[in-house]
This record gives sequence, C-alpha cells and structure tokens, in this order.
Amino acid sequence: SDERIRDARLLDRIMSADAAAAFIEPGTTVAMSGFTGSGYPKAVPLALAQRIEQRHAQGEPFQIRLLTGASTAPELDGALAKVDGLALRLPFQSDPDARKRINDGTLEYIDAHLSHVAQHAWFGFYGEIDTAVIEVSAIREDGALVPSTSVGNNKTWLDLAKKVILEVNDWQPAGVEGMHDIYYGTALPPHRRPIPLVHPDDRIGETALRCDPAKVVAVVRTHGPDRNSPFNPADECSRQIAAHLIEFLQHEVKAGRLPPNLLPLQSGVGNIPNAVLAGLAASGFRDLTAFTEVIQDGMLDLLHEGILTSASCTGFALSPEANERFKRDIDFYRQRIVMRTQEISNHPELVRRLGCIGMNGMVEADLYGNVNSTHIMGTRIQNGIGGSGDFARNGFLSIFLSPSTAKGGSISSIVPMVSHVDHTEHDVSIIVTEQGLADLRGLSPKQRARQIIAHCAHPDFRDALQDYFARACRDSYGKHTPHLLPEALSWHQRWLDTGTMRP
Ligand code: 0RQ
Repeated sequence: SDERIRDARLLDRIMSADAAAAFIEPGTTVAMSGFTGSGYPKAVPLALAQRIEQRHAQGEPFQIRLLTGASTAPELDGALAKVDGLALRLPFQSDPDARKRINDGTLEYIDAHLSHVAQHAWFGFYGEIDTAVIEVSAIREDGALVPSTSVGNNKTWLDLAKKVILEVNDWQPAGVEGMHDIYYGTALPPHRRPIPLVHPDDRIGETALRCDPAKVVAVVRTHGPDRNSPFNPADECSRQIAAHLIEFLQHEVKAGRLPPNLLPLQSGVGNIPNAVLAGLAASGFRDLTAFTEVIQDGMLDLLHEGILTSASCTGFALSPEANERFKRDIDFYRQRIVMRTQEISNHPELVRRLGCIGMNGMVEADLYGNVNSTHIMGTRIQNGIGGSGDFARNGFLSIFLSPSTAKGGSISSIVPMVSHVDHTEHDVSIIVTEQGLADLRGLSPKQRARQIIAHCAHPDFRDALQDYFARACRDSYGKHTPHLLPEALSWHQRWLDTGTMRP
C-alpha cells in the first residue's frame, strides 16, 4: 500500500482506466462524482467514451444513463455527449456538447433541485444504480474513502450502487483529508429526525465516506487537475450590480433587519457573484460566514483576508491561480472550510434555519417577480436550476442578479411574462440589474411590477414595459396579476422572428 491507497485489501483491484471502464454495460445507470467541475473522475469516463465509440463503429448500440452531483467537465460530460453515449442526464450540466444534444432533442435531461437528487435516488425515482464512479483523494486503512474537491451525491452513489469504481487522484492535495463532513443521519420518511446543525460551520458527521470494499471492482490511479475556469476581472456591469446590492445590505443592517455580519451567504457561480463578494470586502463587512454549494475565487479571497470566518460547501469552482493557492495553503483552508454532501449543503431545513442570503444569476424575470434561470426563449436549456431553488425558496433573502439586457442589447431581461418559470413570484424577494434594485418584500403583484419597471428595466425597454403594464391593468380579465395573454410572450416571439425584442 501507499499514502493514497492505504487499504491493502484493495491493492489487487488497481487497474487501468480501460479495464475499469469494461465493467460498465450498455443501458445501465452510472452515477459519477463531480460538482461544478471539481472532484469528477478524470480517466474512466474518457475510457468509457472510447469503448462506446468502438461499439458504435461496430453498429452496436451503447448508451448509459448518467447521474452526477452537478456539472463536470469536457472529459466527462463533453466526451460522453460527443460519442452519443448518453441516453439520460441529470441533475445539472453546463457542457456545450451535452447542451447541444439536449436542445437538438436527442438527449433526455432531468433538471432537478440539487438538494432533491439524493433523496429521489433513495426513493427509487431513478431506478437501480448499477455503477458508481467516484474520484477520491485517498483510501484509508479501513476502506473509508477520503473525498477530493467535491462531495456532491457521492455518499448516496456509494450506498446505492451495485459496484464501485474508484479513481484515486494524487493531484488533489493530501491535506484535504479532514475537510469533509459526511452526515449519515438522513433516513427515509417516516423515520426522519431533525438535522443537528445550527451554525454554518458545525460538524455533524464523519470525515470520510463509508464504502463496502466488496463492492469495489476497480481502483484507478489518476493525476489530473480539476476543470479550472479562468478568472475574469469584474466588468463595469457586474460592479454596478454588486454596488446596488451592497448598498441595500448596508441599509438592511442600519434598519436592524440584518446583523452587521449579515447571515450565511449563498452565492452562485460567475462574474457577478465574484464582484459582490469583492464589494462586500471593500465596504467593510467583517466576520461573514457562508453556507453555500460552491466556493469560487471570491470566497477563497475573503477567507484568505479573514473577512469570511468560515464557509460550508459541497464543491469548488476555482481559477488555476486560486487552485494553486488552495493547494499550497490547504492547512489554512481546512480549518475554515467544511465540505458536505449536497443533500446537506443545500438542505431546505438548514437553509431556512440558518437564514441564508441566497444570491443567484437569472436569465430573465417578469413584471411580477417570477424568475427563469434555465431556458432561453422558454425552450432552450442553458444549464439547469442547480441549487438556486433550494436557497431561493428557503433563504432569509432570495436575491436574483442579472444584466438588464442580453445578446448585445437585443433582449430585455425584464419581460412581461417569463417564458419558463424556475422561481415563482413567491420565492423572489430582491431583483438587481445594473440599473438598480427592486425590493419586492411585502408587495402585491402590481406594486412589484412598478418597482421592477422603475428600478431594474433597461431604459430602452422601460416605456414598452410600462405601456404593457398600463394596458394590462386596464384590459386584463383579472386585475390582481394583470396580463394581456396574446401579448404576454410576444417579446420572445419577436426576438425569434426579428432578432430583437424591441418594438
Ligand atoms: O449565453 O454566452 O451564448 O451569449 O446566457 O449568461 O450573462 O454569461 O451570465 O454566466 O452568470 O449565467 C442564469 C445562465 C446566467 C446562470 C445563468 C445567455 C447569455 C449567455 C450566460 P452566450 P451570462 P452567467 C449555483 C446556483 C442557474 C443555476 C444556478 C445559471 C448565457 O446563473 O445557470 O443559479 N443559473 N446555480 O447570452 C437570452 C436572456 C439571457 C440570455 C443570459 N434573458 N435571454 N439569453 N443569456 N440572459 C451553481 C450550481 O447550482 C451548481
């Protein structure tokens, strides 16, 4: 045995990725590790894609049903989508090849709340899970598995799968051992008990994953980096959005509705959330905490600067530079970061108890505060709902952030009616664009519409929205949430027909 594979019982199962991939049969359900490009298997999916391609060349069908934590990387989603190896994908993806097949109508995709996936698997909603392919950073003497840079649904996959393939990646820092908190107290209804977590950094579980060594059919050594997304410095639009939000949070502290160190932050991935985090630091906020799903560069910076005292997550999305720092200062980060299963990191019970401040991106919002996070023109999936719904419905504040226009200004992100609903009007408290912030708390639908038009709409579209709203208030069948049904989605149709939503 060695430092990474310390259970001598598994040594005789070390093999190549090709040999491991041969355990995966056509038509089976395969559950893999991976969350926003961290902790996904690096070698077996590529070997599997080759195996599928060879079978296809011989005229034999070969597709699998693929479950993960969230998005992965070109070596996993991309490689399997490219060879047409996927019959079904869930619960989240952001891969160009997978997205193309989903939108061409050839790949079935189930876009699920990330906190729901583990329990839905336990409930049997996805059928039997044949194989789990899980990246770990080490195997302990007793066979317990030290996760790498994401936990995701790995606990559930290891519990439910009939056979297990492990990738032991020695690129991942050995010092990540001890950072994880795997909670084994979840049961199925009617036997559920309260989850004993009351502070965002509480540890309530074990530091490694249990795994029956008899189920392990293959152990593959790898040495490869996570998908590192390059860090883009915040643009002017992101900075303006961040500034509006921070002014609002300062105001809430002054009004006594939020403590000076706020409440545990949840933040989506991307430029705007990074700008918000940088803005919080610059505006003097201190002693912040995070209870979120993904840690990206902005949060790592805040931990480093001591502005964020602790962060709970299930995965990472780091730039190459941030990744290097994470590995170099792993002892520092291990004391401040707790990595959980996504069932716990996103748990509605905990998000509600802790009072998280949920901050997520959106595609579009409508006059009444319904939010579309996933579908372009109501039909083309972009990524998926991810964890945004877990936090939006249950958080203390549910904030959605977006530029007021998209695609070169041809699209208004504020529309009469959203073309797809992910977050209903009941789940959205704040909408922010570079134009300003609409505070929808405690407002009726018509009051919300006036706030959104005045504060969030781009000036190029404001008059048209106001005109729609005024006519709807006059002519609508019901005057509670006024709409002109034949016109409600006409902005989207106009964009499809003419390339612009402008009248
Ligand atoms: O497409 O690059 O082809 O032009 O959507 O938009 O502006 O780059 O913004 O990367 O922050 O993504 C909602 C998709 C925003 C993201 C969404 C087009 C735009 C571009 C991306 P192009 P931007 P972002 C934590 C929480 C759901 C999951 C979530 C998301 C592309 O935030 O996936 O919240 N959220 N997870 O052109 C037409 C509009 C548009 C539009 C944007 N109104 N109409 N196209 N686009 N607005 C993470 C996890 O849960 C794992």
